[in-house]
Amino acid sequence: MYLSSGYRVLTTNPFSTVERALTRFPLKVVSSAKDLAINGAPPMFDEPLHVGRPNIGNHERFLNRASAILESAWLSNNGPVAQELEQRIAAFIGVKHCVAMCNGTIALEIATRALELTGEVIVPSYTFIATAHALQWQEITPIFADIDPATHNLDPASVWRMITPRTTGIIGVHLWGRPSPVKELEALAKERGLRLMFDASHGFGCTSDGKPLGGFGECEVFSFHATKFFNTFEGGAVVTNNDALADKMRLMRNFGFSGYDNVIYPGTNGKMTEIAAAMGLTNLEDIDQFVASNRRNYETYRDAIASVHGLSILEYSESERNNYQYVVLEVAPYFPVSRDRIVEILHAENVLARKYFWPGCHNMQPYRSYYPHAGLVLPNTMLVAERVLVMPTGASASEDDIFGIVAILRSLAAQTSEPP
Ligand code: T4K
Repeated sequence: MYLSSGYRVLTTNPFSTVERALTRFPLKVVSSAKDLAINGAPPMFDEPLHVGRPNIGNHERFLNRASAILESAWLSNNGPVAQELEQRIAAFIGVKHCVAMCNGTIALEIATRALELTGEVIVPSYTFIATAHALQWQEITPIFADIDPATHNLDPASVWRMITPRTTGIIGVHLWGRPSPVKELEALAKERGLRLMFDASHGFGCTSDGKPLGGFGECEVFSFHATKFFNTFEGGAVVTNNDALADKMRLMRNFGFSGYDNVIYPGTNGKMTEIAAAMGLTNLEDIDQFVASNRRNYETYRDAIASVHGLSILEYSESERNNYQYVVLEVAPYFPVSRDRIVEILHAENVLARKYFWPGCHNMQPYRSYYPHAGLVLPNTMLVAERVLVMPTGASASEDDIFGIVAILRSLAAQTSEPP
């Protein structure tokens, strides 16, 4: 039955698992457009559901550590808690060095400086803006390569096409925690004499061919921002097996000081505080729980979305270790409602889904002014950026929350342009 609004009342199959789940779903029923908050109905959720809800480990253990830090009156400057965190992370990833930093962006800046990148560096446009800005901030030119639409990660063939005599390096991004094409990029960098590093901001706890992300290229950079799988409130780190590089980055994050009164290098302030490291140690002890709740949410979305024509979920490979931190949907061009309209409808329901990483770095300033026609060589970036919808997840998202969200999406899938 079609409604004048262009929506059709949902016909339900009482035997499907999702339908059974939806019948016990306690929140509002969305069977037509009039039930949507954007049309004046009450929202599905009283409180906003966020994409980046922090994973927070055992409160008591954190508070004990915080109390010990206060007692010790040692708050920063490569303190014992930060050093312990560095050792634990290096062991967890299986690398020689972890250099903890105040955030992922500074970690990227320090890593690219320590590698002496200059001129042009190739990065994906489909990433968080910090990947590009960390270069631009140092007057290194980010050159945007296209992605593989199936993986959302760099397409090595596109990287190849972007190399010029000014190119000094490549930064691969393990987007959504799914590995970049590591082997292909390593081969390419070797053949063209380029330095290779990775922005592994999304990749803590994940693997590529069974090996932990963090051990590839010359170094890898993590973000430990509040919204990341593993957080230290704000924070980040560079991990590497290169002793000299690690030494240099330790100097650079502390103004270039080598002992008291002796500055031997230009540096900045990239140090991690003790309280941030305490959060890191606490969260590191609980990451199995974080993976479990993320995975449960991802699978609930995946199973519920399977019956929604025109929506697909970006899958995590069963042969890798994943952190499942991002639930990434793609809206097919034939879905009856545009991706942007879906975002408006969901936000009205208090579902704060995001369009990461629309519109692509090349469409943000200053890059849009520098390269107004970059989109012509980034067709897959443009396509994917127009389709992606990142959904709320995290420990506080319940199964019923997810069923509620999917109920809204299913009602949109049932929209038709046919006249009543
Ligand atoms: N490279 C890549 C590939 C990255 O994704 C990032 C960061 C970086 C480099 C740089 O690393 P950092 O310098 O940040 O360490 C968020 C994060 O701020 C950013 O760290 C992250 N990427 C990016 C993907 O997401 P926004 O602008 O979306 O943040 P915001 O404030 O809108 O928060 C996102 C969601 O999380 C909201 O729904 C609110 C919720 N939230 C946020 C915070 C801070 C919470 O529930 N609790 C919180 O404490 O960028």
